[in-house]
Amino acid sequence: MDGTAARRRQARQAPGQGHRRLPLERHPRRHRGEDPHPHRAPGRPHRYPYASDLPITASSADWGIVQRDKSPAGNPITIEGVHHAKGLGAHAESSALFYLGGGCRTFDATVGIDDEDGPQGSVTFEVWADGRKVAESGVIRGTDPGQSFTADVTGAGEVELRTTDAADGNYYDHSDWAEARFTC
Ligand SMILES: [Ca+2]
Repeated sequence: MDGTAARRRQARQAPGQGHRRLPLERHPRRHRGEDPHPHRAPGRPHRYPYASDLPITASSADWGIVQRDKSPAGNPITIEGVHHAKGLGAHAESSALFYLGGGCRTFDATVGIDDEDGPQGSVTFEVWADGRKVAESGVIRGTDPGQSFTADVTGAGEVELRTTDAADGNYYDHSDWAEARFTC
């Protein structure tokens, strides 16, 4: 068991303040190789596509699924009282992989923990391009407003959006990639 797995196990077994509204699942749902919206034909995106409008090549979340244009629990994306119509929501630790075919340059988003968790939670946001980390947010907490996030993904064939539990367990870690979009 590596360190991350140990932390997850510890978080799930921690007594006391459980996640009453949104209990963690013992068996994270995995969607490797699946696109929950198969009607969207894969291909190189054009201009300024929102991530939530693109096919997701593979995804995972430690509770629920990677949501399109919704919070991890299926609510409107909201960070410190600010609503966002577009974006991705996922309970850390999470991953969403996109095929870009080398045709995009930048990724932008406003990142934060959704208000459905109240002031709690702590996560980090990372962007990986062809297996190499190209941007990370540092620790963002439930009391933080949305943070501007930019990554250089010039020429990347695949880009992965990851969120981590910030190394303190993933209770309340409902991470939002609000307004997430690529410039292609
Ligand atoms: Ca955390």
